[in-house]
Amino acid sequence: MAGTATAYPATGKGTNCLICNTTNLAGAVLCSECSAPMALVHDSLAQDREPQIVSVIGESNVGKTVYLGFLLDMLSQRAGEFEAIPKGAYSIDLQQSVIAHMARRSFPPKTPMEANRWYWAYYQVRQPEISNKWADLVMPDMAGESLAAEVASPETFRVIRGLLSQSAGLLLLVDAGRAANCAADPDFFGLKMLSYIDALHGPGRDARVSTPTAVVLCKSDYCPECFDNPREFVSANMNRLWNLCQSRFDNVEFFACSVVGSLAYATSPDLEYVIPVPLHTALRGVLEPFEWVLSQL
Ligand SMILES: Nc1nc2c(ncn2[C@@H]2O[C@H](COP(=O)(O)OP(=O)(O)OP(=O)(O)O)[C@@H](O)[C@H]2O)c(=O)[nH]1
Ligand SMILES: [Mg+2]
Ligand SMILES: [Zn+2]
Repeated sequence: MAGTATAYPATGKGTNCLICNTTNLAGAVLCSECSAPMALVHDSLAQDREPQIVSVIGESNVGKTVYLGFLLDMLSQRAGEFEAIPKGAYSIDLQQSVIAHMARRSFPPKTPMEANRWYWAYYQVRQPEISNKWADLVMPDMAGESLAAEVASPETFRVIRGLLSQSAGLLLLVDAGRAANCAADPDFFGLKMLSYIDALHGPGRDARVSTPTAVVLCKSDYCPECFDNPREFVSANMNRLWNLCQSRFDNVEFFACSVVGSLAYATSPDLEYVIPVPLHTALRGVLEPFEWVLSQL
């Protein structure tokens, strides 16, 4: 977690934040302006390579934390012939939390809105089979409600604006289960998110957004037909989002993903709602969108 990032000894010189460029006192753990961990800066200086930000975005409850946790864990287990090295112990906290929860047959908790409580991962990644070039990736686990607040009222969350304007790659997660049930909100949220990103790249500009953007249909276990043709699913069930992708985004690809094999539902006399219980993990389509984004960087 950001709050557990290493404190660095004061050297008398300030350090510029990687995300918002504010100068912070040497020794600061979090940026005073945007709450990004200052360890990112120190780790990237040690690396001597420009880090690239890959952002996982989407509305609250879409599955960002679960997705990112499993993705990082797959990378560190060398899935897809990836070699991945976490830079700093703080980079491991998210995957550890997700794996620990799922092992206890529960989903991880909702991400808090406050940026100083988010998990950040800084990973060095390469696929030696394809290229020996390393990519240094910064991947924060943002809260859906904070993203919604920033999109509704830009500049509310400077850290989000900083992250999205600098992102080299985007993974937009959308809830396929709800879209398949004719809910319009996943379509509207995706539309808002991408129009925010379009505007960030320069309002009124004619050029289209070139940032590689993977649209990931989460919870596709609810509608397995997504795996056959995610592109067709988005064009049929999330037509507003599809149209914006076609007219403003130059480099978009569509994917389906699911992390659970089977779910049970539980409640208790003192609860007014039902909780989904993941009976077993079955990862499908987690690596593919990431692999595609990486190949486009
Ligand atoms: N069926 C199914 N449910 C899933 C899957 N992934 C996530 N979920 C459900 O979605 C819920 C939310 O997942 P999170 O990863 O916490 O969602 P989030 O996008 O991080 O939400 P915020 O932290 O509020 O932004 C989980 O508690 C599960 O109930 C999946 O692959 N299949
Ligand atoms: Mg979350
Ligand atoms: Zn900052």
